[in-house]
Amino acid sequence: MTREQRCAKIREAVGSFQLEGRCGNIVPYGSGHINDTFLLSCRDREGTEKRYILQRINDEIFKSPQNLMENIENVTSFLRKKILLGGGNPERETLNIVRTKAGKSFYKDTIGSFWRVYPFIEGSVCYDRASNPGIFYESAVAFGKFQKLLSDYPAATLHETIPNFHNTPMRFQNFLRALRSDRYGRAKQVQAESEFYMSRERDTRILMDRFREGELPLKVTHNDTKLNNVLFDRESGKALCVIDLDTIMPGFSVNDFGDSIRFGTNTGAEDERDLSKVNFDLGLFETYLKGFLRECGKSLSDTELQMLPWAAKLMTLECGMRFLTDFLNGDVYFKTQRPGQNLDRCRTQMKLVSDMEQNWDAMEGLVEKYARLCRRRPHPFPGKSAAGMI
Ligand code: ADP
Ligand code: GN1
Ligand code: MG
Repeated sequence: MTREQRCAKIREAVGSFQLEGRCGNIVPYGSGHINDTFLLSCRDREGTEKRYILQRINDEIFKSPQNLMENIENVTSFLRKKILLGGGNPERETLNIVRTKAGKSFYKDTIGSFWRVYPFIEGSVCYDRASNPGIFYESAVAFGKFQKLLSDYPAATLHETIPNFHNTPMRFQNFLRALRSDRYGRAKQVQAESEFYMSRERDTRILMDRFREGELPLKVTHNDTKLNNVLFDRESGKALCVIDLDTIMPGFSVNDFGDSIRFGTNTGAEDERDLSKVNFDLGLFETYLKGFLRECGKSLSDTELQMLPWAAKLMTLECGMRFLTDFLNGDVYFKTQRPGQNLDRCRTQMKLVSDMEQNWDAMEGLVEKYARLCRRRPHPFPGKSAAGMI
């Protein structure tokens, strides 16, 4: 498609929504890897500006945008009621759907692309990196609270927008398949990376095994808890709103913890090429743990608490395998801005996994300490002395 054709599609989509005022500027926005996101600026007759987020939903990845939008519609109206009951402001503390002129939550354009619009949450800021621990703590509180708010949401009514999204053993099989088919002749470049993952195959099964044994419950979870999926209030610095609700599905509570740790405890960027800048920051692990357990620690079982370090490692292992798989498959899933970016991303995740392995006792020690503090119950690591681990 040419640039002009793309612009025409964007204009067609914009024209189909109930927006306030005339739409002027439209610019690409944010650093998400999946959807096409734009910032729209509109002006009414008095010249007042109203901004929106317009997104083209990636329907290669989300096979049923209708189901996805049904989830978001239901979850955001559920959250809205809870926020009102708690005396909060639902215009800023949850996403809100802008309807099309036909009253729908999304628009399907003439070539079959799916579009949606949210009001831009003004006075908010979004971070790709925690420049101070306070930001990371706030994100932990936000994701912990999010889980708490949705704890009585009817999980069975949610569509699974990406089946097996955090099924790590299945992600491992996908990686093996990509390696064996080697469609782009890249396998020879990734021998060390492949060995790294193959030697950890047993680890990939830890959480799914607990689930099969009935020890890990399914809960309503976000499943993509990167720091840049939370908006912060520009003035107070407090976390304001959890966004990117495409992957809300029944999942493991601990994975929401783990994915935040994967992204936010990295001292470098997710695609950093200089691995000396990429380290797992144990201090930030502790910071997040405190905030997350403060909000939802009481609702976690002993097994869930025990699995928190594992979830951190497995989410990092899984994400690295997904980057590597995509590199082998020709970079078709995650957006890339340069050749080799998915391989760079994979390498940062490997570095973080290795760092976590080296800090394992300390991670378990911290979980044990804060689990005890938040629940005032015996520690969840049977057979280990808490004092010896901290
Ligand atoms: P992706 O799935 O591609 O990651 P997101 O839904 O996370 O897309 O949106 C991309 C970015 O757009 C976010 O990281 C955030 O900066 C910004 N954003 C999304 N929704 C809003 C909103 N309602 N108000 C302000 N900024 C938003
Ligand atoms: C994607 O959409 P975004 O950029 O927030 C991906 C996550 C990965 C993440 C890695 C639907 O998240 O699973 O962990 O990239 N989302 C989907 O940065 O695959
Ligand atoms: Mg996002």
